[in-house]
Amino acid sequence: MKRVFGAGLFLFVLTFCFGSFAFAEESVLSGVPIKGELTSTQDRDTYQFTTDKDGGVVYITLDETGGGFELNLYNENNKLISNKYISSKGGKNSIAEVIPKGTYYIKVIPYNWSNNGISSATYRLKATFASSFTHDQSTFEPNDTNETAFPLKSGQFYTSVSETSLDRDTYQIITNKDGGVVYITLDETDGGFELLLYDENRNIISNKYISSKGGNTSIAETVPKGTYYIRVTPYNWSNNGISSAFYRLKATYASPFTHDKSTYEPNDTNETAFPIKSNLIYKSKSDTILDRDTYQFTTNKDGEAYITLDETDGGFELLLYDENRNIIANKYISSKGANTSINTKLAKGTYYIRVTPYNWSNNGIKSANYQLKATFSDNSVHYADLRNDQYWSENMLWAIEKKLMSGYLNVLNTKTGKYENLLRPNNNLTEAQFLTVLFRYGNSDEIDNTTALEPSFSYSVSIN
Ligand SMILES: [Ca+2]
Ligand SMILES: [Ca+2]
Ligand SMILES: [Ca+2]
Ligand SMILES: [Ca+2]
Repeated sequence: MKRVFGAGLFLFVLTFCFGSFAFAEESVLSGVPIKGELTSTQDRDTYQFTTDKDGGVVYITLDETGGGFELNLYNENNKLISNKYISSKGGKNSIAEVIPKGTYYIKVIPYNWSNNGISSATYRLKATFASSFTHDQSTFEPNDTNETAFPLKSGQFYTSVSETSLDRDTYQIITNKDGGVVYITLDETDGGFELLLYDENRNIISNKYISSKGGNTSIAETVPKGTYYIRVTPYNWSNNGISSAFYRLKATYASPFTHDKSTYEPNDTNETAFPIKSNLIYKSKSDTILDRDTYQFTTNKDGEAYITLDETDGGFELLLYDENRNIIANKYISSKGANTSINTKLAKGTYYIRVTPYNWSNNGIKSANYQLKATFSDNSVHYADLRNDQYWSENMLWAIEKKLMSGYLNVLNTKTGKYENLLRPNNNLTEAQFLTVLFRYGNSDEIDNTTALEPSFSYSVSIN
């Protein structure tokens, strides 16, 4: 009897202090939606969650409502932190609060039912907060808050969806260079979106809007090294009757990455620029209207540089920048098939060439190829027959750079009638040449310290 009385008193005290919190609350998992129902105007649903990070955000959404609701957020001392109202069926609302770590309660209460003759109504609730969770690899959810942000790799496309007009998709990037550029693109949109870039302290660095389906936008910002958050949120959906929409996101920023050998991507920023060699042809493509292709070259002395852009499938702008992002020259190609060039004197140093789409929307162009070549002073020997678009190009460039092969220097080129440096890539390699390359690669000291026994013998001559 005593024990029953004790338990009853305990329940009474709890009820007195916390109202309905004395009844068992259902725990919610971060980012996992729950469906619930209230069956009378006196009915209340209480949910509990615990966060593990001070100053993290809790983002709560209530939608798919069968009637009006009041949405309340309390801390563990029963202090009301936020409350929002949905006045009628089909309405939705959300709460976003920065909170200390601890245990919290969400209470869902009928609102405005008597006016609408409602006696029961269902709803869907989702709370995203700092706690352990696993990202879904196809939806990247949960990702409604910075604490649940999905990490993006530099220069990669991510296709995702805003599942509802209350969905917020947050992505994280970490840059490793002060004063590097973050270039973010949002395209392939099924509805309007806002694209936001935040610093670690939740300050907005930049935001852009896409007002309707098919639109695209980009953000380019120079930022100190650190952690940043990109957020994609629905924009202007109610005007267009949109309830969910796909998008594609890409962020290029200073961080470890590898260039794709055929596309030279990522290369949207100076920090990801593809290094080019003098006098070689680079065939590439602007994959979308937001694509920027950046190339880097370094001259070893003051001198002239000559840059050409041709074999174009659309309009382009060709820009030459110095190391401090100042434009040295820019030229335009307004339509397919045209070409342009930049011819300028450059002081010894590092420079950036950028190729960007120009005038595409007027011509309905979605992607376009081009061919780029820059001639400038560098340390490398120029070979008249060196190409970088052949099956042998990559290996040959590597062998030249490693000084394994030097080709035929200052020989008569029967095609041009001039004395030039030639690689003769289609010639057969002699045994002597092959051995020479092998020794240079594996045992270069030995060649330096070896004297030919019979200098007239061709093997000896080649190795020396
Ligand atoms: Ca989403
Ligand atoms: Ca989300
Ligand atoms: Ca490209
Ligand atoms: Ca690019």
